[in-house]
Amino acid sequence: MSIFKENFLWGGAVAAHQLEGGWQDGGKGVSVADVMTVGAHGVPRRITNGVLEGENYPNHEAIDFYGRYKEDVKLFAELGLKCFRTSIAWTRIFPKGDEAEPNEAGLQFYDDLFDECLKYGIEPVITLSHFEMPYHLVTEYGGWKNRKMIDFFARFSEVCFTRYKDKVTYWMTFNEINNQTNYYEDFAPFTNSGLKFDAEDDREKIMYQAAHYELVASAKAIEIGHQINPNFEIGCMIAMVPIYPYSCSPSDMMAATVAMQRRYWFTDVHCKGRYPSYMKAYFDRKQFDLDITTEDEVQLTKGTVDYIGFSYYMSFAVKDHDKGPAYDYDEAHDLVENPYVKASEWGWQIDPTGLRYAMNWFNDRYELPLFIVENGFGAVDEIGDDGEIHDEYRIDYLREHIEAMQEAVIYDGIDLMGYTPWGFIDLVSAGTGEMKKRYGFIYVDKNNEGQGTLERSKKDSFYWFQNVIASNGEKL
Ligand code: P53
Repeated sequence: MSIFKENFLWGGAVAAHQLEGGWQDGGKGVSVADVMTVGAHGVPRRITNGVLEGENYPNHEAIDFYGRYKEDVKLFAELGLKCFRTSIAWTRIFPKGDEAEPNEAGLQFYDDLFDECLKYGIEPVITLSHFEMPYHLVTEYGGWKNRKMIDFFARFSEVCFTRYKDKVTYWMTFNEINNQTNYYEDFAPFTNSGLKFDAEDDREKIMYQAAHYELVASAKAIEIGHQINPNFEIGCMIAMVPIYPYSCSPSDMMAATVAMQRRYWFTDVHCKGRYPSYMKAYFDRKQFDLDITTEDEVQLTKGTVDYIGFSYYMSFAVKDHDKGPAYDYDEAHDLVENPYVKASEWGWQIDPTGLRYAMNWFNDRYELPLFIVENGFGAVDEIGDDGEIHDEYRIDYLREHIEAMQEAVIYDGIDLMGYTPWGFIDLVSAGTGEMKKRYGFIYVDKNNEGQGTLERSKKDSFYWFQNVIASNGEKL
């Protein structure tokens, strides 16, 4: 008998804007991803005022999955995927976001894509909002700082749930909703919530307001989804980066505890349907006068999640920074290097045991099924003399993380639904917009400048993962 369940959801994960391309095809509108230029490690992507002439926008073409999905899905079937996690581009369904009627060509595209997956027995796992909202909602409404977003999102969700109710069972509402804890930088608030700031803005308060509206919208969507199909499994999606105390000094421990609260309170609201005491105390102390109504509080209780979807790439560490008993957490400045782990070329600290720790942390607090919907190793791949890519570093990373998952199942009794490694086909990096930060088992011939044939080929990791799936995780 294998360690993982018989129907374990082995899969691969991507997001619409990072692979589809076809940014203006089939009536698609401009999304927030369409106005972000290419960056690099240490060089942030720029957010331009609309689409400007002469800029390099990597998501416009991405890897042209929009045009090539049939051949690609065939490769996914050869890999042996049981499920395929992607997102629905909101801008294909509602190009501007505030229309009364959806765009039929966009709806048809996902019908065709899901049919193609189901033909091979691959189950679609769908994120409704993965860093991709209509840009029009940013320019006209200010993004998620506006309460009107709740209804726009609820309408979008209802249209998707109704249309795909017989094709899709597993859903998630907002991708990595807690990434915006890093509101000091422009990237996360913009990609999560369509937020742009003026110099005098209180970024933190605006972020909390936007996150609140998103949590209400998520709860509303979950309530609607369960009415449309009671068999739907609808989860949240949390960027899980556990934060360790730098040392065993009591004040480092307390700093890490508060840092975890500030990064993961979102999960409390998603799972328990209410704000935790520590956030209420924080909002009071900061005198944030947030728009949280009694109706919102009722709505939150009606749309708790069925499972916890989360990404896991790395862990962080934090030191007490002499902020007194508040231990307030500043994600842009308080993190320190962990001397016990190594980091990737992009500075992401590699820590398989952190995955088991994170699974226990979720399980202790919520006792809900867990679904690891992203994990992977972003690296530069070189084509060898034999014309192949021998990515044993990627295989090593994934093997160690799957072993940690197995330990969590065996020793900690954790209910794990599935595992979908991130970017199993090379795609545009979210954080940097690069192509050369690759996660794939399938190589895509394209470089940072946008040149290449877009041809697909298999790396060593393809054959390795094929075997992992076929043996239900026994052959690593
Ligand atoms: P890239 C930061 C921290 C953890 C996960 O990221 C993150 C980010 C944002 O960069 O994003 C998730 O492409 C996200 C995916 C993304 C993937 O991780 O920056 O859900 O869209 O591509 C990897 O290397």
